[in-house]
Amino acid sequence: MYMKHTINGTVNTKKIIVTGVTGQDGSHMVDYLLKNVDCKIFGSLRRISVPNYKHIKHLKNESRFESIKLDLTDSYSIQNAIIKIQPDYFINFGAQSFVQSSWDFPEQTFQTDATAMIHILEAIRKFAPKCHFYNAGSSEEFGDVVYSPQDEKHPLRPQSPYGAAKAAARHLVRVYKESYDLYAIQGWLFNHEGTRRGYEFVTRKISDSIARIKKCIEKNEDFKPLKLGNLDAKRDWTDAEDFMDGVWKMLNQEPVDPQNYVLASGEMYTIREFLQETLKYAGIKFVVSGEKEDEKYLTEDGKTLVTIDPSHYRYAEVKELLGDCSRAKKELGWKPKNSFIQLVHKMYDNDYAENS
Ligand code: NDP
Ligand code: GDR
Repeated sequence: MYMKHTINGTVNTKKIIVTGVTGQDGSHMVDYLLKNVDCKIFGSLRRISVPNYKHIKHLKNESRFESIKLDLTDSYSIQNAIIKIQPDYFINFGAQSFVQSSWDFPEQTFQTDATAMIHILEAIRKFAPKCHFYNAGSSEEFGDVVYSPQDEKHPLRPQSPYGAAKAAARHLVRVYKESYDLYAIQGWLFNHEGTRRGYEFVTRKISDSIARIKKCIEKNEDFKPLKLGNLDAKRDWTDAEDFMDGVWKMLNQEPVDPQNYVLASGEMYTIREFLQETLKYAGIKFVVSGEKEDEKYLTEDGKTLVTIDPSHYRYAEVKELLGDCSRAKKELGWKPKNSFIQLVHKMYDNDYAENS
């Protein structure tokens, strides 16, 4: 149950704007806040043709959650929300978050992930200067890494328009914090996954496709192989739900010279390892043949499970990312709860249940 915050005996319900609530992190953050904080949440939605409210439909009757209209590419909608709500916190999980698409939509990515910081921070400094602001930073800002594991001092060497936009956002957040004495931070988040992960990201693509293939095998039906890109890339994956507490702790640092922290698992695996662990857990016996673009996964009776599709290769690949979250552990008292294996199994179990 959540705690009532009181100041001199008066209940102090926090007003919190959360963007990106239809996505993975925004929706987990709403659930975390409702459980742990005395608050009223204003979750932002933008206009799209077909609503995608899967991750927030359980909030339909939640009186402490209200949806607001806000598009990060529309400065008026941001300003109007901040003037009207006078938020105590603004948690920005809204973004064009798919690295691959940032080469297709570089300008839209920059507007959403970088320019929007100016709109938010200008509105905060003018109309709600006490508001605590968090922007979701990314390990993609480190990009072409020069040492491992990466900590808060690692240089920013982004490799994609997405990474460059997040790095630009980082500088803007720092400049506004220092110029106007705002509580404005951008902690680095390494990859985090789970049952609300978008289907285009590699972990969800694997868990969902292998669950679908498993069902076909059980029913003795034909199936389409899963097509993947670079299996050699290495990532540091955490359960997304584990990050919410870390972000909230970052937003409530005392004394108030807020710092940016790295949140990560501290373990690194290849995409191949994620794939093979999923296949093993699904109980699908496989044979591997070929190398590089010819690498293939087959069932014991010769049906193709997985192939390589070079169209998923990136113009510039971030080869490896491994986070050092020792500062967050020491100073925030935060650490991840679930292991890599638990995460793989949880995602597969969920997708096996969802695939009919
Ligand atoms: P998702 O892609 O799951 O969610 C993104 C959210 O942003 C969606 O709710 C989407 O709304 C919203 N959004 C997109 N464009 C706009 C816009 N113009 N105005 C308002 N809202 C918009 O991302 P995640 O939850 O995974 O990530 C959350 C944040 O954390 C992002 O900033 C991401 O870059 C960052 N991050 C994520 C990591 C991860 O591993 N998940 C790691 C590091 C950083 P709609 O449904 O309408 O499209
Ligand atoms: P990433 O996540 O780019 O790390 O960004 P993604 O899951 O898209 O890619 C991870 C790695 O897997 C390789 N890969 C494939 N990726 C996808 N999407 N599809 C494939 O078929 C495939 N095959 C191999 C990629 O090349 C890459 O190396 C995520 C996002 O959540 C960002 O918003 C966030 O900032 C970073 O994590 C940290």
